[in-house]
Amino acid sequence: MSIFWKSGRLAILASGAILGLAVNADARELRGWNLHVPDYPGSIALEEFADAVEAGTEGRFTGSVYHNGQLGDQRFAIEQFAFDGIDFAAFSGGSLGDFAPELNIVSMPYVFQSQDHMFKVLDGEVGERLSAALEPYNMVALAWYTGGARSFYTVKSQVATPEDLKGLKIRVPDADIFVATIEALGANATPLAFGEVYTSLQTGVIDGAENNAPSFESTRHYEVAKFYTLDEHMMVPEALVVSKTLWDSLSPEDQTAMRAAARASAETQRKLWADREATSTKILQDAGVTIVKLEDKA
Ligand code: BDP
Repeated sequence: MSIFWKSGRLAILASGAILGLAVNADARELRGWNLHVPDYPGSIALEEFADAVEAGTEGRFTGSVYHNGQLGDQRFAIEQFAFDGIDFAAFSGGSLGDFAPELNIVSMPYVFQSQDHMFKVLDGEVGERLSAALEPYNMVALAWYTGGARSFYTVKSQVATPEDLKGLKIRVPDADIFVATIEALGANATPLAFGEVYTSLQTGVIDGAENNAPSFESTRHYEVAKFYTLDEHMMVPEALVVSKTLWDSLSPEDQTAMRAAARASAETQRKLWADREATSTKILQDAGVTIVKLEDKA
């Protein structure tokens, strides 16, 4: 009898262990694309998203964020969604606009008066419509990060007016809205991948580039370009997207958990952004960058 019970308990334990293994083996690991360094606001927020998804789905999904563009440049990563090569990411509205042109609306120069204005637009019906426009590219936008405002930085001299941009080769991300905007302002737009900008500034392939202070600082471009003019020509939001294939496969409960994780992640990103803008600006100043705020935006 006791032997019977003993082996009975053993059998139960064994199947419990097998069950435990089965739960882990079933957990799906999601691959997250990220362009930036690990301590960047969006990077921390994406990690938080992955953790919250794991907690919210009781471990059915886990997530890994690949920083520094390890999974490829932005255009390539957007294309990967069609093949479910990447499951989640924070993409620039400007880069997404080359695929879904509706996204260009929120990247147009001077379209927003402030970040709050931008959040108000994106957190409502417009954000949902933009998400719908991404569906053909196998993406669902669950929340929106801020990308701050983009401004010009140059190697040789300060840009104070559109006249000063004439003849300058300015690097832009590889997407039409950036090329068109910078050309309209009078410069020669040179599309280049994010990771190629430093050496291009250094070797004189380009005369300058344009970005928000956190990106200007985190890439250390300020070591080469010492003139920064805050003209804030574009306030480009970033979409926290997940694969539509993945989204459609989720139970309603897991969808709710994932959406909540995305919203919380966006809140974190927006808060961290404000801090990082201040820290980055201080680093730029300490490194001797001349920062000029353009008062006359007209
Ligand atoms: C950063 C954006 C990123 C852009 C990058 C760039 O976060 O999405 O692709 O600028 O200039 O600020 O390429």
